[in-house]
Amino acid sequence: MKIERLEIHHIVQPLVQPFRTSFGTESNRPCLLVAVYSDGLVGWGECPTSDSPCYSSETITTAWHVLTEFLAPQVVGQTVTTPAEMTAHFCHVRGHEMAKASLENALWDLLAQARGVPLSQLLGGQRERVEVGVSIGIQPTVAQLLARVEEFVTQGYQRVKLKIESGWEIEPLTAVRERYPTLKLMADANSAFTLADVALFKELDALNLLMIEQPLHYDDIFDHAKLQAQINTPICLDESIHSPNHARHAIEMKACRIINMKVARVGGLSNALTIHEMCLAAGMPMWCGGMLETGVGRATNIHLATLPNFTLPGDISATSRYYAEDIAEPPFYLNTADSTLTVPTKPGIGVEVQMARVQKVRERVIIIPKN
Ligand code: OSB
Ligand code: MG
Repeated sequence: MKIERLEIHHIVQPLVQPFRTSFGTESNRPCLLVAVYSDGLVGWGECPTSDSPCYSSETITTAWHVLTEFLAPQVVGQTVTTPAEMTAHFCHVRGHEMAKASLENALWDLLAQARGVPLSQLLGGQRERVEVGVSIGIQPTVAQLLARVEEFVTQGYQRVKLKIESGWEIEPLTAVRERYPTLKLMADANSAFTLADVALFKELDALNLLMIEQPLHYDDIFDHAKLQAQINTPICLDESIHSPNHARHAIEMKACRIINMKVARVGGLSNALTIHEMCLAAGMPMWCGGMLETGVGRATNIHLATLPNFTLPGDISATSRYYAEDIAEPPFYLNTADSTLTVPTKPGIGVEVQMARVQKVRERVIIIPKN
């Protein structure tokens, strides 16, 4: 397929609730949407980064820079027939995984549409529904947290992840565990702790958590191995894994027992598939993480989560949990009986981007080539 044209849309959508983590609060969520045009088809991919380099070193501005100056010019005018051919065009750019992922994932969508199959099928996935949970930000009080948890459990979410930070760990987690003794409950620290906090993690062992996500430094693997050896709760790595090589190191060092797979964080679907195979072979379960994506990124995530080694519920909640009106249709609804989302069956990612809505929330757009 000849890549005729690319568009990069920078949009900002208000979140239905502000989202607070150990690195800050977000009320308006930006992202870049990449559209790739070929033969009357258009493929979409999302770059789900933020305005500030706090979760990862990439920002909207760096992703815009790398996409427009380095990645897009490599791809426009090229003919690609396989995913490997796509990634070959930008393997010389180091880092900038989220920028790369947005373009690569748009090309995967295009390829799946050209073959007339849903993306899940092109990736080798098998499920028709994927199990999901909800990620709850840090709340002002434990009472407010319990109210939020109740709201989501009532909606049908069967797995709840609580964001934690220093001073907001034992008390909120214990309160939720006491109220919901059998709920699938887990914590995400977003790197808020150090090895000096081992005693705290030993205390958390009593709460029967599914896992604790990214307790230590964002670029660490070694210290996580030391922590995992001292606690019973499985550690799950998020921020530390940016490549198949990192995943291999984590497996070999026993730095975690679970991996959070975010396709944007590892540079796109090709790397996601490589890590998936590696984890399957090593007996390391995984789940699909989220980055407060629009319907575009959420659809990509859902297709990826149909692969066999995604054996734990993902951070892929219903559209209404994030946005009052999203830029893609149809919205995703929670199947309340089994805490799942239904995998789209149309070719590609299977959602339609609503251009009128994109224009309403758009900050800027670039079309490559200009004419
Ligand atoms: O650490 O998993 C994280 C959102 C933005 C940045 C980092 C993270 C998150 C979440 C939200 O936990 C998951 C979601 O999209 O529902
Ligand atoms: Mg996380």
